Amino acid sequence: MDHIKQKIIEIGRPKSETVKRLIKEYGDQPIQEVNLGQVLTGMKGVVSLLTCTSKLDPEEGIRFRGYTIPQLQELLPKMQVDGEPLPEGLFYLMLTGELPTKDDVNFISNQWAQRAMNIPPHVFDVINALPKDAHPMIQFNTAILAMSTESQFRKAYLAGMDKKDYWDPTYEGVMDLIARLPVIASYIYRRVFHNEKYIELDPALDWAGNLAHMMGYEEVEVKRLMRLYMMIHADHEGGNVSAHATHLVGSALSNPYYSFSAGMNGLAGPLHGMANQNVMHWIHKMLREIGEENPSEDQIREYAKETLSKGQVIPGYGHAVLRKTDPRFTVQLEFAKKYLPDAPLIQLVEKIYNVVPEILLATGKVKNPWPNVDAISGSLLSSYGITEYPIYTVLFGVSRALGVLTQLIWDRLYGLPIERPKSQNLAWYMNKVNYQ
Ligand code: NMX
Ligand code: MLT
Repeated sequence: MDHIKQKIIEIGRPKSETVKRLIKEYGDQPIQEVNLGQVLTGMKGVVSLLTCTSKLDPEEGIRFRGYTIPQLQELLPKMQVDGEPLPEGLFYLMLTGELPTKDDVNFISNQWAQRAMNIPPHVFDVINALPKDAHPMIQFNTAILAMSTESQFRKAYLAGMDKKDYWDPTYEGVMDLIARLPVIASYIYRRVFHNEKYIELDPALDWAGNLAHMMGYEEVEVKRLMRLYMMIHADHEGGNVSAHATHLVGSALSNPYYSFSAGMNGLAGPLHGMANQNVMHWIHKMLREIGEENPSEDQIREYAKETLSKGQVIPGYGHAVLRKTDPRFTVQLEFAKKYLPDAPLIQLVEKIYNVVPEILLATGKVKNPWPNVDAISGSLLSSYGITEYPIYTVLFGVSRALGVLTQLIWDRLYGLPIERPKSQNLAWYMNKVNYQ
Protein backbone atom coordinates (compact mmCIF):
# COMPACT_ATOMS: atom_id res chain seq x y z
CA MET A 1 0.00 0.00 0.00
CA ASP A 2 1.42 3.42 -0.96
CA HIS A 3 2.11 6.10 1.64
CA ILE A 4 -0.83 8.27 0.59
CA LYS A 5 -3.31 5.46 1.19
CA GLN A 6 -1.72 4.76 4.56
CA LYS A 7 -2.08 8.42 5.47
CA ILE A 8 -5.72 8.40 4.38
CA ILE A 9 -6.43 5.47 6.71
CA GLU A 10 -4.61 7.18 9.59
CA ILE A 11 -6.54 10.43 9.16
CA GLY A 12 -9.81 9.00 7.86
CA ARG A 13 -10.66 6.38 10.49
CA PRO A 14 -10.87 8.76 13.49
CA LYS A 15 -12.80 11.28 11.37
CA SER A 16 -15.33 8.64 10.40
CA GLU A 17 -15.76 7.80 14.11
CA THR A 18 -16.38 11.49 14.82
CA VAL A 19 -19.07 11.63 12.10
CA LYS A 20 -20.77 8.54 13.57
CA ARG A 21 -20.78 10.07 17.06
CA LEU A 22 -22.07 13.42 15.75
CA ILE A 23 -25.00 11.66 14.10
CA LYS A 24 -25.77 9.48 17.10
CA GLU A 25 -25.20 11.83 20.03
CA TYR A 26 -25.72 15.30 18.58
CA GLY A 27 -27.96 14.54 15.59
CA ASP A 28 -31.09 16.22 17.00
CA GLN A 29 -29.43 19.61 17.64
CA PRO A 30 -30.67 22.43 15.35
CA ILE A 31 -27.88 24.23 13.49
CA GLN A 32 -29.78 26.82 11.48
CA GLU A 33 -33.21 28.24 10.71
CA VAL A 34 -34.22 28.04 7.07
CA ASN A 35 -36.64 30.54 5.58
CA LEU A 36 -38.97 30.15 2.62
CA GLY A 37 -37.01 32.60 0.48
CA GLN A 38 -33.94 30.38 0.75
CA VAL A 39 -35.87 27.33 -0.38
CA LEU A 40 -37.35 29.17 -3.36
CA THR A 41 -34.07 30.76 -4.47
CA GLY A 42 -31.89 27.73 -4.87
CA MET A 43 -31.27 26.95 -1.18
CA LYS A 44 -28.78 29.82 -0.95
CA GLY A 45 -27.02 29.83 2.39
CA VAL A 46 -28.70 26.65 3.64
CA VAL A 47 -25.98 24.75 5.48
CA SER A 48 -26.56 21.12 4.55
CA LEU A 49 -23.37 19.66 3.12
CA LEU A 50 -20.24 18.22 4.72
CA THR A 51 -17.22 19.30 2.64
CA CYS A 52 -13.64 19.28 3.85
CA THR A 53 -11.62 20.18 0.75
CA SER A 54 -12.32 23.92 0.62
CA LYS A 55 -14.47 26.69 2.02
CA LEU A 56 -15.80 29.85 0.36
CA ASP A 57 -16.03 33.15 2.22
CA PRO A 58 -18.34 35.72 0.54
CA GLU A 59 -15.88 38.58 1.05
CA GLU A 60 -12.53 36.83 0.88
CA GLY A 61 -13.11 34.04 -1.63
CA ILE A 62 -11.87 30.49 -1.64
CA ARG A 63 -9.59 28.80 0.88
CA PHE A 64 -8.35 25.30 0.17
CA ARG A 65 -8.02 23.50 3.53
CA GLY A 66 -7.62 26.92 5.11
CA TYR A 67 -5.13 28.37 2.61
CA THR A 68 -5.87 31.25 0.20
CA ILE A 69 -4.64 31.13 -3.40
CA PRO A 70 -1.79 33.65 -2.75
CA GLN A 71 -0.68 31.59 0.28
CA LEU A 72 -0.61 28.43 -1.82
CA GLN A 73 1.38 30.23 -4.51
CA GLU A 74 4.03 30.60 -1.79
CA LEU A 75 3.69 27.27 -0.04
CA LEU A 76 3.04 24.54 -2.62
CA PRO A 77 5.90 22.90 -4.54
CA LYS A 78 6.62 24.30 -8.02
CA MET A 79 8.67 23.32 -11.06
CA GLN A 80 10.65 26.59 -11.02
CA VAL A 81 11.13 29.06 -8.18
CA ASP A 82 9.22 31.76 -10.09
CA GLY A 83 6.58 29.30 -11.36
CA GLU A 84 3.05 28.44 -10.30
CA PRO A 85 2.28 25.59 -7.86
CA LEU A 86 1.83 22.09 -9.24
CA PRO A 87 -1.86 21.05 -9.01
CA GLU A 88 -0.65 17.66 -7.73
CA GLY A 89 0.28 19.49 -4.51
CA LEU A 90 -3.18 20.99 -4.18
CA PHE A 91 -4.69 17.53 -4.66
CA TYR A 92 -2.49 16.19 -1.85
CA LEU A 93 -3.46 19.10 0.40
CA MET A 94 -7.20 18.68 -0.27
CA LEU A 95 -6.94 14.93 0.29
CA THR A 96 -4.85 14.86 3.46
CA GLY A 97 -5.24 18.35 4.90
CA GLU A 98 -1.43 18.67 4.99
CA LEU A 99 1.00 20.58 2.79
CA PRO A 100 2.91 18.16 0.54
CA THR A 101 6.66 17.77 0.18
CA LYS A 102 8.27 17.87 -3.26
CA ASP A 103 8.52 14.05 -3.02
CA ASP A 104 4.77 13.72 -2.41
CA VAL A 105 4.11 15.85 -5.49
CA ASN A 106 6.55 13.83 -7.61
CA PHE A 107 4.92 10.62 -6.41
CA ILE A 108 1.49 11.83 -7.56
CA SER A 109 2.88 13.16 -10.87
CA ASN A 110 4.44 9.75 -11.58
CA GLN A 111 1.31 7.88 -10.53
CA TRP A 112 -0.86 10.02 -12.81
CA ALA A 113 1.53 9.72 -15.76
CA GLN A 114 1.52 5.90 -15.38
CA ARG A 115 -2.24 5.64 -14.89
CA ALA A 116 -2.83 7.83 -17.96
CA MET A 117 -1.11 5.30 -20.22
CA ASN A 118 -3.72 2.57 -20.30
CA ILE A 119 -6.96 4.21 -21.37
CA PRO A 120 -8.99 1.48 -23.09
CA PRO A 121 -9.30 1.98 -26.88
CA HIS A 122 -13.10 1.93 -26.80
CA VAL A 123 -13.03 5.33 -25.07
CA PHE A 124 -11.45 6.92 -28.15
CA ASP A 125 -13.82 4.94 -30.42
CA VAL A 126 -16.75 6.42 -28.54
CA ILE A 127 -15.36 9.97 -28.94
CA ASN A 128 -14.70 9.32 -32.64
CA ALA A 129 -18.27 8.14 -33.12
CA LEU A 130 -19.51 11.63 -32.20
CA PRO A 131 -19.68 14.36 -34.83
CA LYS A 132 -16.69 16.67 -34.61
CA ASP A 133 -18.99 19.62 -34.14
CA ALA A 134 -20.57 18.06 -31.03
CA HIS A 135 -19.65 20.48 -28.24
CA PRO A 136 -16.37 19.43 -26.56
CA MET A 137 -18.26 19.07 -23.26
CA ILE A 138 -20.48 16.41 -24.90
CA GLN A 139 -17.38 14.58 -26.11
CA PHE A 140 -15.63 14.97 -22.75
CA ASN A 141 -18.52 13.68 -20.72
CA THR A 142 -19.23 10.81 -23.11
CA ALA A 143 -15.60 9.72 -22.70
CA ILE A 144 -15.87 9.95 -18.90
CA LEU A 145 -18.91 7.66 -18.94
CA ALA A 146 -17.22 5.30 -21.39
CA MET A 147 -14.30 4.96 -18.96
CA SER A 148 -16.72 3.73 -16.35
CA THR A 149 -16.19 0.21 -17.74
CA GLU A 150 -12.90 0.36 -15.80
CA SER A 151 -14.47 1.16 -12.44
CA GLN A 152 -12.71 -0.66 -9.61
CA PHE A 153 -15.48 0.39 -7.26
CA ARG A 154 -18.12 -1.46 -9.25
CA LYS A 155 -16.00 -4.62 -9.40
CA ALA A 156 -15.19 -4.54 -5.69
CA TYR A 157 -18.83 -3.82 -4.78
CA LEU A 158 -20.09 -6.75 -6.84
CA ALA A 159 -17.41 -8.99 -5.34
CA GLY A 160 -18.76 -8.07 -1.88
CA MET A 161 -16.92 -5.45 0.11
CA ASP A 162 -17.12 -4.19 3.69
CA LYS A 163 -18.61 -0.65 3.84
CA LYS A 164 -15.60 0.66 5.72
CA ASP A 165 -13.42 -0.18 2.70
CA TYR A 166 -15.50 1.69 0.10
CA TRP A 167 -12.99 4.53 0.09
CA ASP A 168 -10.21 2.30 -1.27
CA PRO A 169 -11.57 1.42 -4.74
CA THR A 170 -13.02 4.95 -4.82
CA TYR A 171 -9.47 6.28 -4.36
CA GLU A 172 -8.18 3.99 -7.12
CA GLY A 173 -10.94 5.10 -9.52
CA VAL A 174 -10.36 8.76 -8.66
CA MET A 175 -6.61 8.47 -9.28
CA ASP A 176 -7.20 6.76 -12.65
CA LEU A 177 -9.85 9.22 -13.69
CA ILE A 178 -7.87 12.35 -12.79
CA ALA A 179 -4.79 10.90 -14.50
CA ARG A 180 -6.69 10.34 -17.73
CA LEU A 181 -8.60 13.61 -18.03
CA PRO A 182 -5.74 15.61 -19.64
CA VAL A 183 -5.35 12.87 -22.27
CA ILE A 184 -9.09 12.93 -23.01
CA ALA A 185 -9.33 16.74 -23.02
CA SER A 186 -6.33 17.18 -25.32
CA TYR A 187 -7.52 14.37 -27.60
CA ILE A 188 -10.84 16.20 -28.06
CA TYR A 189 -9.03 19.50 -28.57
CA ARG A 190 -6.72 18.07 -31.26
CA ARG A 191 -9.56 16.13 -32.87
CA VAL A 192 -11.86 19.12 -33.19
CA PHE A 193 -9.46 21.99 -33.75
CA HIS A 194 -6.18 20.55 -35.04
CA ASN A 195 -7.09 18.06 -37.73
CA GLU A 196 -6.75 14.99 -35.48
CA LYS A 197 -2.98 15.55 -35.14
CA TYR A 198 -2.63 13.93 -31.73
CA ILE A 199 0.36 14.36 -29.43
CA GLU A 200 1.53 11.60 -27.07
CA LEU A 201 1.75 12.06 -23.32
CA ASP A 202 5.28 12.79 -22.05
CA PRO A 203 5.73 10.69 -18.88
CA ALA A 204 8.49 13.02 -17.71
CA LEU A 205 6.11 15.98 -17.49
CA ASP A 206 3.80 17.02 -14.66
CA TRP A 207 0.01 16.66 -15.00
CA ALA A 208 -0.85 20.23 -16.09
CA GLY A 209 2.36 20.62 -18.11
CA ASN A 210 1.37 17.45 -19.96
CA LEU A 211 -2.05 18.87 -20.70
CA ALA A 212 -0.46 21.93 -22.37
CA HIS A 213 2.03 19.66 -24.18
CA MET A 214 -0.65 17.28 -25.50
CA MET A 215 -2.75 20.26 -26.63
CA GLY A 216 0.29 21.37 -28.65
CA TYR A 217 1.74 24.15 -26.46
CA GLU A 218 5.41 23.78 -25.49
CA GLU A 219 6.09 27.32 -24.27
CA VAL A 220 7.14 27.52 -20.61
CA GLU A 221 4.60 30.29 -20.03
CA VAL A 222 1.64 28.31 -21.37
CA LYS A 223 2.58 25.40 -19.10
CA ARG A 224 2.84 27.85 -16.21
CA LEU A 225 -0.58 29.28 -17.07
CA MET A 226 -2.05 25.78 -17.27
CA ARG A 227 -0.74 24.98 -13.76
CA LEU A 228 -2.34 28.17 -12.45
CA TYR A 229 -5.59 27.48 -14.32
CA MET A 230 -5.74 23.91 -12.98
CA MET A 231 -5.14 25.13 -9.43
CA ILE A 232 -7.64 27.97 -9.24
CA HIS A 233 -10.59 26.08 -10.78
CA ALA A 234 -10.08 22.95 -8.68
CA ASP A 235 -12.70 23.46 -5.98
CA HIS A 236 -15.25 25.99 -4.66
CA GLU A 237 -16.59 24.25 -1.55
CA GLY A 238 -19.45 21.74 -1.78
CA GLY A 239 -22.56 23.65 -2.85
CA ASN A 240 -21.65 24.72 -6.39
CA VAL A 241 -23.46 22.78 -9.08
CA SER A 242 -20.57 20.55 -10.22
CA ALA A 243 -19.47 19.67 -6.68
CA HIS A 244 -22.98 19.14 -5.40
CA ALA A 245 -24.01 17.01 -8.39
CA THR A 246 -20.90 14.82 -8.06
CA HIS A 247 -21.58 14.38 -4.35
CA LEU A 248 -25.31 13.72 -4.80
CA VAL A 249 -24.83 11.04 -7.45
CA GLY A 250 -21.92 9.58 -5.47
CA SER A 251 -24.21 9.25 -2.45
CA ALA A 252 -26.06 6.47 -4.30
CA LEU A 253 -22.66 4.68 -4.39
CA SER A 254 -22.45 5.38 -8.10
CA ASN A 255 -18.81 4.94 -9.07
CA PRO A 256 -16.45 7.93 -9.51
CA TYR A 257 -16.98 8.01 -13.29
CA TYR A 258 -20.78 8.23 -13.01
CA SER A 259 -20.51 10.73 -10.19
CA PHE A 260 -18.03 13.01 -11.93
CA SER A 261 -20.02 12.79 -15.15
CA ALA A 262 -23.03 14.19 -13.28
CA GLY A 263 -20.88 17.08 -12.07
CA MET A 264 -19.67 17.76 -15.60
CA ASN A 265 -23.24 17.88 -16.92
CA GLY A 266 -23.80 20.69 -14.42
CA LEU A 267 -20.56 22.44 -15.32
CA ALA A 268 -21.76 22.58 -18.94
CA GLY A 269 -24.58 24.98 -17.99
CA PRO A 270 -24.19 28.67 -18.98
CA LEU A 271 -24.69 29.88 -15.41
CA HIS A 272 -21.80 27.66 -14.23
CA GLY A 273 -18.69 26.55 -16.15
CA MET A 274 -19.91 27.36 -19.65
CA ALA A 275 -19.78 31.03 -18.67
CA ASN A 276 -16.05 31.10 -19.54
CA GLN A 277 -16.88 30.39 -23.18
CA ASN A 278 -19.88 32.73 -23.15
CA VAL A 279 -17.76 35.63 -21.90
CA MET A 280 -15.74 35.35 -25.11
CA HIS A 281 -18.88 35.27 -27.24
CA TRP A 282 -20.16 38.32 -25.39
CA ILE A 283 -16.89 40.22 -25.93
CA HIS A 284 -16.62 39.32 -29.61
CA LYS A 285 -20.23 40.13 -30.32
CA MET A 286 -19.61 43.51 -28.67
CA LEU A 287 -16.54 44.16 -30.84
CA ARG A 288 -18.49 43.19 -33.96
CA GLU A 289 -21.48 45.35 -33.08
CA ILE A 290 -19.41 48.38 -32.09
CA GLY A 291 -17.16 47.82 -35.09
CA GLU A 292 -13.96 48.63 -33.18
CA GLU A 293 -11.13 46.57 -31.71
CA ASN A 294 -10.68 49.08 -28.90
CA PRO A 295 -14.10 50.30 -27.74
CA SER A 296 -14.44 53.16 -25.27
CA GLU A 297 -15.88 52.67 -21.78
CA ASP A 298 -19.01 54.52 -22.93
CA GLN A 299 -19.48 52.08 -25.80
CA ILE A 300 -19.00 49.10 -23.45
CA ARG A 301 -21.51 50.64 -21.04
CA GLU A 302 -24.12 50.91 -23.78
CA TYR A 303 -23.53 47.33 -24.92
CA ALA A 304 -23.80 46.01 -21.35
CA LYS A 305 -27.06 47.91 -20.82
CA GLU A 306 -28.40 46.52 -24.07
CA THR A 307 -27.59 42.97 -22.86
CA LEU A 308 -29.63 43.60 -19.71
CA SER A 309 -32.48 45.21 -21.63
CA LYS A 310 -32.82 42.01 -23.66
CA GLY A 311 -33.31 40.03 -20.44
CA GLN A 312 -29.88 38.37 -20.67
CA VAL A 313 -27.11 38.02 -18.10
CA ILE A 314 -23.65 39.53 -18.47
CA PRO A 315 -21.46 36.43 -18.33
CA GLY A 316 -18.46 36.44 -16.00
CA TYR A 317 -20.19 38.75 -13.49
CA GLY A 318 -22.14 37.89 -10.35
CA HIS A 319 -21.98 34.97 -7.97
CA ALA A 320 -24.28 32.96 -5.75
CA VAL A 321 -21.96 33.28 -2.71
CA LEU A 322 -19.19 35.80 -3.40
CA ARG A 323 -19.88 39.46 -2.66
CA LYS A 324 -16.52 40.88 -3.80
CA THR A 325 -14.25 40.49 -6.82
CA ASP A 326 -13.37 36.80 -7.09
CA PRO A 327 -9.71 36.27 -6.03
CA ARG A 328 -9.48 33.80 -8.91
CA PHE A 329 -10.15 36.77 -11.23
CA THR A 330 -7.53 38.87 -9.45
CA VAL A 331 -4.81 36.22 -9.56
CA GLN A 332 -5.32 35.78 -13.31
CA LEU A 333 -5.23 39.55 -13.85
CA GLU A 334 -1.96 39.70 -11.91
CA PHE A 335 -0.55 36.84 -14.01
CA ALA A 336 -1.56 38.66 -17.20
CA LYS A 337 -0.06 41.96 -16.04
CA LYS A 338 3.21 40.21 -15.21
CA TYR A 339 3.60 38.18 -18.38
CA LEU A 340 1.36 39.89 -20.96
CA PRO A 341 1.30 43.58 -20.01
CA ASP A 342 0.28 44.69 -23.50
CA ALA A 343 -2.31 42.04 -24.40
CA PRO A 344 -5.29 43.90 -25.94
CA LEU A 345 -7.84 41.38 -24.65
CA ILE A 346 -6.63 41.80 -21.08
CA GLN A 347 -6.85 45.58 -21.41
CA LEU A 348 -10.40 45.13 -22.64
CA VAL A 349 -11.20 42.87 -19.66
CA GLU A 350 -10.00 45.70 -17.39
CA LYS A 351 -12.16 48.25 -19.18
CA ILE A 352 -15.19 45.97 -18.82
CA TYR A 353 -14.32 45.63 -15.10
CA ASN A 354 -14.39 49.44 -14.81
CA VAL A 355 -17.87 49.63 -16.28
CA VAL A 356 -20.01 46.55 -15.63
CA PRO A 357 -20.26 46.51 -11.78
CA GLU A 358 -21.95 49.94 -11.61
CA ILE A 359 -24.46 48.86 -14.28
CA LEU A 360 -25.31 45.65 -12.45
CA LEU A 361 -25.59 47.56 -9.15
CA ALA A 362 -28.00 49.98 -10.77
CA THR A 363 -30.43 47.13 -11.49
CA GLY A 364 -31.04 46.95 -7.74
CA LYS A 365 -31.40 43.20 -7.84
CA VAL A 366 -27.98 41.70 -8.64
CA LYS A 367 -26.48 40.64 -5.31
CA ASN A 368 -22.90 40.60 -6.50
CA PRO A 369 -21.91 42.98 -9.31
CA TRP A 370 -18.24 41.90 -9.33
CA PRO A 371 -16.35 39.66 -11.79
CA ASN A 372 -15.99 35.94 -11.17
CA VAL A 373 -13.31 33.53 -12.36
CA ASP A 374 -14.78 33.33 -15.88
CA ALA A 375 -14.56 37.06 -16.61
CA ILE A 376 -10.90 36.76 -17.56
CA SER A 377 -9.89 33.09 -17.99
CA GLY A 378 -10.87 32.90 -21.67
CA SER A 379 -9.11 36.17 -22.51
CA LEU A 380 -5.97 34.90 -20.83
CA LEU A 381 -6.03 31.58 -22.70
CA SER A 382 -6.82 33.44 -25.94
CA SER A 383 -3.90 35.80 -25.42
CA TYR A 384 -1.62 32.74 -25.40
CA GLY A 385 -3.12 31.50 -28.67
CA ILE A 386 -5.66 29.05 -27.20
CA THR A 387 -8.48 30.76 -29.01
CA GLU A 388 -10.88 27.82 -29.40
CA TYR A 389 -13.52 28.89 -26.84
CA PRO A 390 -15.53 25.65 -26.71
CA ILE A 391 -12.58 23.89 -25.05
CA TYR A 392 -12.55 26.30 -22.10
CA THR A 393 -15.25 24.55 -20.08
CA VAL A 394 -13.48 21.22 -20.66
CA LEU A 395 -10.33 22.71 -19.12
CA PHE A 396 -12.42 23.94 -16.18
CA GLY A 397 -13.74 20.36 -15.87
CA VAL A 398 -10.29 18.77 -15.85
CA SER A 399 -9.35 21.04 -12.96
CA ARG A 400 -12.65 20.63 -11.08
CA ALA A 401 -12.00 16.87 -10.90
CA LEU A 402 -9.28 17.54 -8.31
CA GLY A 403 -11.66 18.92 -5.72
CA VAL A 404 -14.92 17.10 -6.30
CA LEU A 405 -13.30 13.68 -6.59
CA THR A 406 -11.15 14.22 -3.51
CA GLN A 407 -14.35 15.01 -1.67
CA LEU A 408 -15.91 11.82 -3.06
CA ILE A 409 -13.12 9.83 -1.36
CA TRP A 410 -13.92 11.69 1.86
CA ASP A 411 -17.65 11.01 1.44
CA ARG A 412 -16.78 7.30 1.50
CA LEU A 413 -14.31 7.73 4.40
CA TYR A 414 -16.94 9.56 6.43
CA GLY A 415 -19.39 6.79 5.56
CA LEU A 416 -22.01 9.30 4.40
CA PRO A 417 -25.38 7.78 3.46
CA ILE A 418 -27.58 8.38 0.43
CA GLU A 419 -28.69 12.02 0.12
CA ARG A 420 -32.47 12.43 0.26
CA PRO A 421 -33.88 15.85 1.21
CA LYS A 422 -37.63 16.36 1.59
CA SER A 423 -39.71 18.16 -1.03
CA GLN A 424 -43.14 19.80 -0.71
CA ASN A 425 -45.64 21.20 -3.19
CA LEU A 426 -46.58 24.87 -3.58
CA ALA A 427 -49.76 24.53 -1.46
CA TRP A 428 -47.70 23.18 1.44
CA TYR A 429 -45.41 26.21 1.41
CA MET A 430 -48.38 28.61 1.04
CA ASN A 431 -50.10 27.04 4.05
CA LYS A 432 -46.92 27.09 6.05
CA VAL A 433 -46.61 30.91 5.75
CA ASN A 434 -50.39 31.65 5.87
CA TYR A 435 -50.32 32.98 2.33
CA GLN A 436 -53.37 35.29 1.79
N1 NMX B 1 -26.05 39.80 -15.38
C1 NMX B 1 -27.37 40.11 -15.35
N2 NMX B 1 -28.20 39.77 -14.35
C2 NMX B 1 -27.66 39.12 -13.31
C3 NMX B 1 -26.29 38.80 -13.25
C4 NMX B 1 -25.48 39.15 -14.36
N3 NMX B 1 -24.18 38.84 -14.41
N4 NMX B 1 -26.06 38.15 -12.09
C5 NMX B 1 -27.23 38.06 -11.45
N5 NMX B 1 -28.20 38.64 -12.20
C6 NMX B 1 -29.63 38.69 -11.91
C7 NMX B 1 -30.20 37.27 -11.80
O1 NMX B 1 -30.40 36.72 -13.09
C8 NMX B 1 -31.44 37.51 -10.98
O2 NMX B 1 -32.40 38.09 -11.85
P1 NMX B 1 -33.99 37.75 -11.66
O3 NMX B 1 -34.33 38.12 -10.24
O4 NMX B 1 -34.64 38.58 -12.69
O5 NMX B 1 -34.14 36.28 -11.90
C9 NMX B 1 -30.99 38.61 -10.01
O6 NMX B 1 -29.87 39.26 -10.64
C10 NMX B 1 -30.57 38.10 -8.65
O7 NMX B 1 -29.59 37.11 -8.83
P2 NMX B 1 -28.43 36.86 -7.74
O8 NMX B 1 -29.09 36.43 -6.49
O9 NMX B 1 -27.55 38.06 -7.69
O10 NMX B 1 -27.58 35.71 -8.44
P3 NMX B 1 -27.81 34.12 -8.36
O11 NMX B 1 -27.17 33.65 -7.11
O12 NMX B 1 -29.21 33.75 -8.62
O13 NMX B 1 -26.94 33.68 -9.63
C11 NMX B 1 -25.06 33.59 -11.05
C12 NMX B 1 -25.53 33.65 -9.61
C13 NMX B 1 -23.55 33.39 -11.07
C14 NMX B 1 -25.74 32.41 -11.76
C15 NMX B 1 -25.44 34.93 -11.74
O14 NMX B 1 -24.74 35.98 -11.14
C16 NMX B 1 -25.18 34.92 -13.24
O15 NMX B 1 -26.07 34.50 -13.99
N6 NMX B 1 -23.97 35.38 -13.69
C17 NMX B 1 -23.61 35.31 -15.10
C18 NMX B 1 -23.18 33.91 -15.46
C19 NMX B 1 -21.85 33.58 -14.87
O16 NMX B 1 -20.89 34.33 -14.94
N7 NMX B 1 -21.74 32.37 -14.28
C20 NMX B 1 -20.47 31.87 -13.77
C21 NMX B 1 -20.42 31.69 -12.26
C22 NMX B 1 -19.07 31.18 -11.83
N8 NMX B 1 -18.83 29.83 -12.32
O17 NMX B 1 -17.83 29.60 -12.95
O18 NMX B 1 -19.63 28.92 -12.08
C1 MLT C 1 -17.50 27.57 -9.00
O1 MLT C 1 -16.27 27.69 -9.14
O2 MLT C 1 -18.02 26.47 -8.73
C2 MLT C 1 -18.35 28.76 -9.25
O3 MLT C 1 -17.74 29.94 -8.84
C3 MLT C 1 -19.78 28.62 -8.80
C4 MLT C 1 -20.04 28.53 -7.33
O4 MLT C 1 -19.17 28.53 -6.48
O5 MLT C 1 -21.25 28.47 -7.01
